[in-house]
Amino acid sequence: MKYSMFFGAALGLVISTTALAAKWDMPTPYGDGNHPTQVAKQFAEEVTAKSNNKLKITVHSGGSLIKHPEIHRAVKSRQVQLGEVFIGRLGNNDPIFKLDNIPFLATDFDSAEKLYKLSKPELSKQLAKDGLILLYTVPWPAQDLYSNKTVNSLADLKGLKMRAYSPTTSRLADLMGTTPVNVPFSDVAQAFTTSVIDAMITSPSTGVNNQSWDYISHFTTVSAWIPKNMVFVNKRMFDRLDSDTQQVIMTAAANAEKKGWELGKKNSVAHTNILKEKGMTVLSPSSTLQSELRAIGKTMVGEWLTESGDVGKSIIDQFNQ
Ligand code: PCA
Repeated sequence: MKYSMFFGAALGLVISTTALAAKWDMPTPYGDGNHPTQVAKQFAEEVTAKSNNKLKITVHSGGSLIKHPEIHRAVKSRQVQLGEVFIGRLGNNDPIFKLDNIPFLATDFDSAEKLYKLSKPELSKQLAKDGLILLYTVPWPAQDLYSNKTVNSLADLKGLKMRAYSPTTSRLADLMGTTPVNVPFSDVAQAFTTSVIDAMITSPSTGVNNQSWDYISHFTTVSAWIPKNMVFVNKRMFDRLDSDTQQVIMTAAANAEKKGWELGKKNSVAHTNILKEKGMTVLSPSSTLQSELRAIGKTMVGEWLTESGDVGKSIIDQFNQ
């Protein structure tokens, strides 16, 4: 009798906690080897553990639940509660998302952090228009040039097919005298081996994750910009949580952002070294290439200022102070 009462009570407890536990799905675009996904997993684990299992977040990496181009819409329409996106991909939605891919503006981590802080209010504002709350960002290492020959100046790239991963990088490819070709991260290796692209600008991490040494020979450390992924949550879903759980999410997000920025910096060095060890020719940019690229950067900042108006001007003015 006693036993069955105990058992009944225990069962009741299990049922009631299960009923309370919310289950959230978090799609991410990049696979498990990429640091943004590693950060997302730690974030999800922290929320699950610290909310006493009231909220369980499951990360679905590498576009396995929702493909990258659909993640923003899926969170907006509450198909999923939260998700991660490469900021620059949303460039056609609002200029603030383009800022994340403007070359030769913020090329080291200190300036990238400064630019992020200055642009965060506008970034949050634009996300809020879609009912989204920014949780955290994760930077990639600076973007460098992958090619199959030594590039001393832009003339060496003329007419080549250059991978683009955002509206801003398409424009950059144009200004570099190359032809932009949209290729998602997961198709990079195949795009090189089938000559769909001849060159790309991305981080050493993406080269490492795609084993670029198998099909690209040269890596020039142009340090063009430091783009970020961002994680956002649907506000209506967030508002339904009790305030303790909301606080757990915000704390885990702050921890994730800290971890993400540390990893971005660490991988810049570590992954460039791996490319060298694997036999790629790692070169510093010639002064000609540097000045040609800086001139393109100036043009692109100018175009961005025209497009972004007073909001953009205020960000850039403060950034240059
Ligand atoms: N890697 C991602 C985005 C920026 C980066 O370094 C990519 O190439 O898709």
